[in-house]
Amino acid sequence: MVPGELFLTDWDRVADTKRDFFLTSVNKEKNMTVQKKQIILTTFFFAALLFLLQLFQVPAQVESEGDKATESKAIKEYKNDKGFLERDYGDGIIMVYIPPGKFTMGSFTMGSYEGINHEKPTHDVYLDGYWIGKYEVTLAQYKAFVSETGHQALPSYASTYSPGDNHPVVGISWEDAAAYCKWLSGKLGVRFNFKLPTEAQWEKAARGTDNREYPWGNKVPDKTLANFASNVGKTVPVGSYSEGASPYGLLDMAGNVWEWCQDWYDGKYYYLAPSLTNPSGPQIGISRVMRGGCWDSGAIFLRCAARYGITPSFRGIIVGFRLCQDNH
Ligand SMILES: [Ca+2]
Repeated sequence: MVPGELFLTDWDRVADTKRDFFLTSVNKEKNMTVQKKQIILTTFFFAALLFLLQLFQVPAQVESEGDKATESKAIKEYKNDKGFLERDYGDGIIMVYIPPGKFTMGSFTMGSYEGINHEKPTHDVYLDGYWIGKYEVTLAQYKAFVSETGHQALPSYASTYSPGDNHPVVGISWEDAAAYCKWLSGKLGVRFNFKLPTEAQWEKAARGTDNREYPWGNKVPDKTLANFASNVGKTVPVGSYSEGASPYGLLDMAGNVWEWCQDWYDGKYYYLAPSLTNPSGPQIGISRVMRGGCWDSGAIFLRCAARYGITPSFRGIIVGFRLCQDNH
């Protein structure tokens, strides 16, 4: 070892240490730069992903609206063949979600029945989202209510015109129908009580938003579309006319049995039009609205806009009902 070698060697070590430190610093800088880039890229990736997810969530707004009313007792929830949410509560009780929005209520073509233009004027009505029965309430469903509560039994003639459990119940008054709704709400423990549809809820569910004349469109009724004009001579099992479905997939909105609505009937109500948002009918009255015509009705009563008023205590062979729930 020559003198100074140690010095040179130490100096080199010092230099190496500085160089290593420098290189380490440079590498750290490089690593930090790479990490920053990775963070920025990752952030961009998730931001883009969130944006795309939001885009795909837009069509599901109807579903989200319906989900506000999550029902612990709803056995199944799915979309029907028309693309609308349905909830199956079992025992044939199926509710269809009608999305919020406007529709035009009233008749474009008729309105002079019995000298009263009670289907005019047409007027735009806004309704919040709601649920309405896919089928008319059946004999079996109503008999369960009578059996459990001791409510007044059906008149004997009812079985002649609705001879099977899956036929719509007849021989019930408006009060009977309202009592059934109250009982069923408690039995199923639903978040939003069952009730009769308002006249506006019934009409929108029947015709949708395209001003059609009948639930299936503008084609004149025939035997393949509805049970009417005594073609059968009595009721038929609910849901027998799939071709006659409404835009939301409801069945027998036209024909089979007339259906009690919540509202009092007033032939001048459309002229007064006190509310164009969630109208609930007159405050008082002597008749309740019924809609849709029945197995014995002429085609004129099967129109979505056709209205009729009858005393709420009436029991007969032509009137039944369907369930409804507000979604709030
Ligand atoms: Ca009906």
